[in-house]
Amino acid sequence: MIEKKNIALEKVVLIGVITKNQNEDKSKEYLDELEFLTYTAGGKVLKRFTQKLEMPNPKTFIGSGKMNEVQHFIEEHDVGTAIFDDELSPGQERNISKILNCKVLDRTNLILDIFAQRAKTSYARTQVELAQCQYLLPRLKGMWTHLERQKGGIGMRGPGETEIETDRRIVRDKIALLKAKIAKIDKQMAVQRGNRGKMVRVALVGYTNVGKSTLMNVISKSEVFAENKLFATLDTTVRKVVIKNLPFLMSDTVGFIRKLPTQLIDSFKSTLDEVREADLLLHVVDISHPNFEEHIESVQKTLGEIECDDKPTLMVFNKIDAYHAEPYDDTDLIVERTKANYSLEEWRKTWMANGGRTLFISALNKENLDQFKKTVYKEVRKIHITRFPYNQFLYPDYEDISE
Ligand SMILES: Nc1nc2c(ncn2[C@@H]2O[C@H](COP(=O)(O)OP(=O)(O)OP(=O)(O)O)[C@@H](O)[C@H]2O)c(=O)[nH]1
Ligand SMILES: [Mg+2]
Repeated sequence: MIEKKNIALEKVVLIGVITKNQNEDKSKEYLDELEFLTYTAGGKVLKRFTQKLEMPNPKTFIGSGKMNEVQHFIEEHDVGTAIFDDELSPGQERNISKILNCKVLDRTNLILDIFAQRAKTSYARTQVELAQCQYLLPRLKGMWTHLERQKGGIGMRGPGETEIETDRRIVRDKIALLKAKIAKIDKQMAVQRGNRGKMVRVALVGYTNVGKSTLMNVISKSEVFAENKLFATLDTTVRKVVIKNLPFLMSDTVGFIRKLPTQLIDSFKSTLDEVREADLLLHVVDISHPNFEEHIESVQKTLGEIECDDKPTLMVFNKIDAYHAEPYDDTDLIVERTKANYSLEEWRKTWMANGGRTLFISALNKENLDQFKKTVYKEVRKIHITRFPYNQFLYPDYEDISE
């Protein structure tokens, strides 16, 4: 008999700061995202704390008054975890958890945790474990300096040091082991990729939760796991897709996010090989997200880090069904019209025009999919006929082919 477990959500508070280069609106957006991440990790946010700061406090990140407030709330409501939007130094993390007397996480930690929860295949698990060890290693070092300062340098070569040194050695050995394991799987995967021959390869890339897997499903009629949580996909799925007789390979992979921990980018490099070896990228964007322009920037930055920023790319603006411009009052002479008031038509005329290399679709409602297919067909055909020149006649213009 299967017992149905009632999993209670962990109680969480979020802590963010408002700074010179992060105004109140930005801070709110970031905390919204952090709340979504928390929910994905299995937590429930009871309260958000923000503080205006010139500079973070080197010891406790936020000031002592605010910290008191947080501590009281945590005590009163029996909160188990405090999550900071910004990266904490190992020292800060330690100091804060002493004061708050609960688990203290930062954004990196939280993302690593979600990846750990979501990793299903042994390959994904190995990659996440590597990222976790790499995150842990400098933190063990931090623990050592902390002890050193506390007890002084001389005469400190006792159990404290040995213990941490042993821990570090264990972690380092583990890292070497995981790297070897990944290298072995990589070899197998490279062989697999090699076997795919000269087929044109198209990769879906984009911020997390924009609808990459949903689009993959409608185009390839496959069933890739898609859901309204962050990082639904951690592995790369490759499917053969045929548009009007023209075959090519399409891959769906892990989504990107602002401040994707570098440890993760490093260890997921091999998962991202599919992107690196693609002939054409489809950069999927959730246009209904108020922050979508910043998402595009983050994705481009990550693409740069894996040396893919100069690949031929089509921009695919998804979720047009959910796009709503904020209403604008024409008679209001004080409030200026902003991008938030743009209609989709207006957006289309901005930088998005992009010489026609832009698509507006709804993967969910299957809107504009014909145009999507037509554009992808044209782009793929361009590449395909350079590889298979002898069957150029097989692929006439999209319009000239009947279903
Ligand atoms: N309204 C609307 N929702 C959509 C559309 N396409 C996808 N979604 C929803 O967006 C959510 C995320 O979709 P996924 O396909 O899992 O997104 P993803 O980009 O693969 O996400 P990760 O794998 O987590 O990076 C799901 O709840 C989808 O149903 C769309 O065109 N319109
Ligand atoms: Mg996905």
